[in-house]
Amino acid sequence: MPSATRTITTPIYYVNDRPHIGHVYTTTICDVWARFMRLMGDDVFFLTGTDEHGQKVEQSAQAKGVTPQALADENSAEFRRVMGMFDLTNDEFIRTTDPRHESQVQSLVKRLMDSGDVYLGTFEGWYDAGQEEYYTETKAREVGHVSPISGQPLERATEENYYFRLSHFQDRLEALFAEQPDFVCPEARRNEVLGRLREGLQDVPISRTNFAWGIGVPDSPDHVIYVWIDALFNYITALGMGAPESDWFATRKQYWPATVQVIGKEILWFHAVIWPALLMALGLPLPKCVYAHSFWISEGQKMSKSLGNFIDLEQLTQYIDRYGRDALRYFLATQGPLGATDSDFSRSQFHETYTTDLVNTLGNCASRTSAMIGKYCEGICPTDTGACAGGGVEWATFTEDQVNQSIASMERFDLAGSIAAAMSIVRQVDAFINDTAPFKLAKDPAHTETVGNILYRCAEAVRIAACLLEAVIPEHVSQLREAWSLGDPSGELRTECQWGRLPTGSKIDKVALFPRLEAETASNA
Ligand code: ME8
Repeated sequence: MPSATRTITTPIYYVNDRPHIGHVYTTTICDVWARFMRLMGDDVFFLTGTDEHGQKVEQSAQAKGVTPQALADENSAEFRRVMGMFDLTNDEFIRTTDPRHESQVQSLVKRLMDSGDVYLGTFEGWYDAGQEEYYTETKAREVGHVSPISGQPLERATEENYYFRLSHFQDRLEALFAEQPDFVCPEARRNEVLGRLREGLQDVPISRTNFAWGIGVPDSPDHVIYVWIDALFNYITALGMGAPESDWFATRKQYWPATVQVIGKEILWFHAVIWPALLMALGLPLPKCVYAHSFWISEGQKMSKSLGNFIDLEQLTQYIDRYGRDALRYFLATQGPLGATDSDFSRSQFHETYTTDLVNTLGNCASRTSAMIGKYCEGICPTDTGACAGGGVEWATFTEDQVNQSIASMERFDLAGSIAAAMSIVRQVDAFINDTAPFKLAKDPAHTETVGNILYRCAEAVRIAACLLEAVIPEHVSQLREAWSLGDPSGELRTECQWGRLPTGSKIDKVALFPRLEAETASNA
């Protein structure tokens, strides 16, 4: 029986862009978490997809001479292909042009109109055409009336629009932030939101009349629903929450509220303020946590379209071809910008992480251990008689502590912390081999029992570490499972990680997990 349901979401990605490192990053870290929770035995729903409406898509389509739907179809398919390429295990890939989404958005907006949380009014303000976003007076002044994203001047715009009565939710949002300090993570991001929240909330326009590519406002044919409102609703339409009679609702309603909604820091306001207010207005539960990670920069520079230095799919494919998919996952999960600071994606750091952690630590330890079991125990897992083997490590307690830490960190969405706990087990094995020197003891038959004890402990510790790392480097752990006769994951990670479950007498084949590679230079890159 699954012990818990857990839901994780990524932002849904704009189809007017090509997939790049940012999209792969967010989806990969969510995939690591989703796989980990499945290994724990939980019932996980992992949602991603594409955001397909709005003026930008309409304009790109016009420029290309195709319909917006054709452009959306093509680019959404590309995002979906990427999920396959990186073996991302999302349970649903939602598209905002899916009629099942569109009709639910209309009925959710209708509910808001009926309750008075959405009303018709006139608006005049500063508009960032590139971002399709209005700025408050203060923010517009702050940025010198120029879009910080595109560098284009903000436009003064007047519109008759439908508004969402965001101002009504000021107190409730403040209470939310006070009562649920982990609602927005990391803390630096929470403080940013709080600062802006204290400036006071204004109602926000949620419809547009200057283009057509969007979902119509119910009973108001001239208005389309603002792309951000349409997009935010994906998180609940994918669960059928705007259509209680639907199949989606029947089979998925248990997945709301989301456990963690992962986004990049640039879209925090929408997720930390507008989104919970919309849910409050609909009387729906709020997500447990909105996690806003920072950005990858590239070789020390911000990635941008104008600089043309986005790490794109082509480059990511090169990394995969050279180092393998698991190595990319490991790099993203351990070196990525999960906290409040940006991370640099550099070839040299990628290579160094691969070599230090995967080749020299995990790979080396697994191969050393299995090679010695091959040499001194005929490739059969030895017995740990419990007698002292030296080295001074209380393996059962030590690994239990690391397992607890690894699981607790993953629950906090601290991927690097979870992985570090697993890797500390591997490092301990390395030190243990060096301290106890089984390769020396093996020369004297009097030490056969001790050698067996040492090697059992090494293999057992590597097995436990591998179980904890399976969500990050699934292909290699599967290889290890095969070579060491470990069977498939049991779906009870905590039990599987208990000390002593490696059966004596099973076959342990030598493994070579991560090949040593030359550092890339400009000439061989
Ligand atoms: O904003 N580093 O979609 P989008 C890390 N459709 N992650 C990055 C990144 C970087 N340099 N650049 C992008 C949208 N990302 C809306 C979202 S949700 C209801 C609607 C990731 O295609 C990060 O997750 O611009 C960021 O939030 C997302 O891509 C933006 O994707």
